[in-house]
Amino acid sequence: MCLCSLAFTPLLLVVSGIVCDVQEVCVGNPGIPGTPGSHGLPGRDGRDGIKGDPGPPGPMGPPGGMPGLPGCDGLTGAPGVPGERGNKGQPGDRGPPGLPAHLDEELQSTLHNFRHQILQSKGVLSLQESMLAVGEKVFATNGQSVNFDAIRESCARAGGRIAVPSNPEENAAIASIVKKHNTYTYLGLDEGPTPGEFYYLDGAPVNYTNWYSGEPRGQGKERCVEMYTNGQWNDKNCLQYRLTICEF
Ligand code: MAN
Ligand code: CA
Repeated sequence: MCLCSLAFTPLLLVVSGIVCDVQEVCVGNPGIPGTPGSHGLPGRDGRDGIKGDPGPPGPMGPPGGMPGLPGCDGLTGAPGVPGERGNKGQPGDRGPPGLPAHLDEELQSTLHNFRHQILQSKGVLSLQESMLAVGEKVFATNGQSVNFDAIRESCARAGGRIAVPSNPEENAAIASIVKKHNTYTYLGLDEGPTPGEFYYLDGAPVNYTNWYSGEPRGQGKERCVEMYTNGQWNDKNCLQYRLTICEF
């Protein structure tokens, strides 16, 4: 009796001590595992790992170390105050010659418009009796009564001066405004260092007067000049309320 089964390998096998015929493979009971082999030699080192994160900053060093490098520049500061105005530059080159005025159509049209607008304004103001044109001068009032300094200021603000007549015609024009408002006005005169001598406000001596009989009699105590409703003058202190009349 044989424990081998048929196999294709034509080898002689020994299983569990039984020798089988070339044409047979035997199936025996598995044997006891052998003792484990001894450990192999250590393997080679692996490749380097990836770089780690930076560590936390170290503690502050002891005092007395070297100063560190200078830091970065700070932010740009606010602009400083403007500098003083520079000197005036040299005049530029002379421009090309222009047209003669009478051939310059744009200039002629501008002048025409100016004339027209001035005519319109004068027409309206005259009709309203808001202005009185005498020779080169125009007199006007705002109807307000204030002291001498305040009259000077409001006339200057308006681009004119406190009215002062330099001839009988101008005197009559101012007097007509005084009469209409039934309020005396101050004139653009003041007294000089010599009592009774009056000057225009630019310092020139008067060349026309229309004193009321007996005036000026203030003897240096009345340094302003008022005009009565009849157009005659009286020297007077400067603090009364008088009609504002300006000349332009
Ligand atoms: C008042 C003032 C004077 C003026 C006399 C005239 O005293 O108005 O300026 O000279 O009157 O009597
Ligand atoms: Ca007087």
